[in-house]
Amino acid sequence: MTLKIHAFPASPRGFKAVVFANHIGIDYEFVFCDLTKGAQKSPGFTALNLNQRMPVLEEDGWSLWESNAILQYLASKKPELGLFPRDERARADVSRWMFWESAHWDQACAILVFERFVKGFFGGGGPDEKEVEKGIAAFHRAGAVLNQHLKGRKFLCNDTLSVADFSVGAALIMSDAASFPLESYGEIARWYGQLTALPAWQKTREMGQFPKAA
Ligand SMILES: N[C@@H](CCC(=O)N[C@@H](CS)C(=O)NCC(=O)O)C(=O)O
Repeated sequence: MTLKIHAFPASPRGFKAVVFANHIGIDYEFVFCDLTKGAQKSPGFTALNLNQRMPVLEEDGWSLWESNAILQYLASKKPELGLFPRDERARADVSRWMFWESAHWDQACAILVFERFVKGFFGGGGPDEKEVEKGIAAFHRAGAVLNQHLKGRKFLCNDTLSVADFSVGAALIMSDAASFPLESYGEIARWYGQLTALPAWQKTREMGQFPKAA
């Protein structure tokens, strides 16, 4: 049985899958999906994910896309780690934050990442200030919730690290490149510091350097 993870780990959604696989210590083959070369549009990749987006997990002729679904699937392979708890309410809490990540946090962060980093990187011109304004407002709307929630909690779902922390934390790898307005969010900084201290986080950051623009 071979498990493959197709990802571009410099991007938060790709990073998320790879850092989690590295953290749980699962055996997998890393397949670099080079977004800078359009690898996601190749016929082989399209057969795995019609959306032509990474990350994708491939196992025995089966493919799974959507980063949060990948994280939950990986977590379910190592139930003894307790990262995706079995207790129904604890599990629902973890899922809740992963849905929130997909619907609100990822969306807010993505606007700033696109305007302040991706456009320039791919030669798509400078940031559109109206979009940046929209991104900053969306970031604060979600960021204030996250910061408030983290008060008095070590991790997102209380005192135990869970798959939700990886899901929500991944976007922050772009905080410098996209100048996320994090100044007033001390709880987010404290919580994120615990993630960046994980050996898997550091290892995956090394795998996920953005190639230099040509
Ligand atoms: N909701 C999806 C989003 C995946 C996604 O948008 N991936 C982007 C990476 S930033 C991608 O592969 N984009 C390639 C493209 O749009 O051509 C997930 O979390 O997996």
